[in-house]
Amino acid sequence: MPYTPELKELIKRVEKTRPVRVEKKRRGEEFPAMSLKEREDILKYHPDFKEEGRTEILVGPNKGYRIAREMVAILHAKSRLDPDAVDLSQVDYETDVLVIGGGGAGTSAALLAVQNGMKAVIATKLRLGDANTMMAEGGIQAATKSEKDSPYYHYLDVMGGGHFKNDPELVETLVVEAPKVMAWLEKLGAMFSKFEDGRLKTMHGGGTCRKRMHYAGDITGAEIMRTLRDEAKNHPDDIKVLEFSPAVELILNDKGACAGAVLFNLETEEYLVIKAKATVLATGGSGRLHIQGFMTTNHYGATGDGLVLGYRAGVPLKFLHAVQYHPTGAVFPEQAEGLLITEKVRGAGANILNIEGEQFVYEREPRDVESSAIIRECLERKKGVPTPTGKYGIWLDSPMIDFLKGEGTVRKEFPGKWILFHRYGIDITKEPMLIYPTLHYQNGGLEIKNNCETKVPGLFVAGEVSGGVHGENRLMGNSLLDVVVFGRIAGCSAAEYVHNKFKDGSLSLDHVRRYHRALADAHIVLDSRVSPMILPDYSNPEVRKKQLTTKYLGTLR
Ligand code: MEZ
Repeated sequence: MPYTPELKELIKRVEKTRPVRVEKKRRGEEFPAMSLKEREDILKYHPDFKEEGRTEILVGPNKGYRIAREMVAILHAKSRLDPDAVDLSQVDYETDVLVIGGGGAGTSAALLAVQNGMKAVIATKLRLGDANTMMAEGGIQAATKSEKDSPYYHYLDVMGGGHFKNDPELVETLVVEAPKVMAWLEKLGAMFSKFEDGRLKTMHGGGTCRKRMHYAGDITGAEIMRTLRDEAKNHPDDIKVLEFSPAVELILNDKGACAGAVLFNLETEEYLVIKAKATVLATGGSGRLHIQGFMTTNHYGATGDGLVLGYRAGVPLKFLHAVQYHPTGAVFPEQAEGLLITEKVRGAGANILNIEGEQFVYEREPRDVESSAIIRECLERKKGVPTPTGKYGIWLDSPMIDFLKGEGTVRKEFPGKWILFHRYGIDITKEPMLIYPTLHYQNGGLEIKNNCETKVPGLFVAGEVSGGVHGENRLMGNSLLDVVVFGRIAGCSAAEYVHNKFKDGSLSLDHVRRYHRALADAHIVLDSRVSPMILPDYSNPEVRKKQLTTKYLGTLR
């Protein structure tokens, strides 16, 4: 749907202030960035700081920890499995390394496990590559330009972005490995945007002091995922991929080590037992929990399953109280609601403007600060732009980019977004986009050590489902980096574990029985909920009332 006549009228205010704003940018005059104090103050508008949005976890290693209600709901639910009904002596698959999750972290882990002499199985909920990695747009950070940058500056940026709460060792690993990861991806065939002389193009991102954001147009994640997936498919004898087969529970053995998982085949509805010497959990994020009703950039399967599986097995959670809302999710047209509009648009110079066409925040504040400023502008100052669906939005002035960087830049640098909006009759080279913060990233997750091992022997965790690297707030471009850096490490560590530490044992789901007992002891009302959720349920509530199977198992039997 193109802009309505009312919105077109409001766009005139943006057009009126644009020439002065463009001139200022050309002179290098920026809207003042906030002081540390101002940043701290404005965070009270951030959804994480809404006390009523949180509740306490009542069971498990993080008893007493307050996190989003929607996350607690999946932790306070029964397993999809009745442990007594599963016959663990009937093993359907056996492998060295089981990788749960077919995104960037999982696929990197499988590749490195194989490189270290392992046979691997990737079990993935949807198709290989259907993951948040695929959806990431704007870039991957790495200090590859040694004349101006170094892992040292990258380290400081990551720590600053995370409010200096990050796990310093994980951050050191992230930034030191970054240039190696870029070289690896290029060697595998990833095509990043380059200058004519072959140098990699880089840009600024929010909270970065150097231009170290490498990108492939505005489809960087898709390009990285394409590369990793192609490479995985180049090893058909060593990597078996089980698609449409999410894990519903980890299996431990009598020695307390992780020994595989129970998978659920979405097509045949069979539960399958897979035995593995080591397991890598790389299930990604949880945007589809729609915390506080927020729309999301995440892929359809991002329902936080790994958090549930790891937590029931005894792995503590870290930084899960901090959730990232990307400042610029599309809020118009309705069909695109929640979709990511890359931060690179702001990196290229587009201002953030209220209904009057006035800039009210520097466009490259860290994400939590930027989102808070947008929420305040709409909800408190009442200067948001009303949308036809009853929401509020803020203008992201994309046409500025062509004025600043030359005609054709928007189409060349943002082909994905240009095509998307063009489909709805909006030309983003001429009209601004309407945005509002959208649920984007799970800053925290399962606790890991530097080599991705967890408290449970034989269980390794990598990517968005882990917590600690980004502290309380991740900067742009560090998630694509994180998945590849820690995915690779998890694959190596799993192989090393199999070579040197693995001991066979009898398979057990006793941890699930114990968790069920803990739920009962905590007097949690065990209604119809089961977890992991697997897929979000967008059915109409009236229809749902009559779907008897949903009483117990969501949309799945
Ligand atoms: O790292 C991200 O979240 C990212 C690259 C997003 C974006 O704005 O493009």
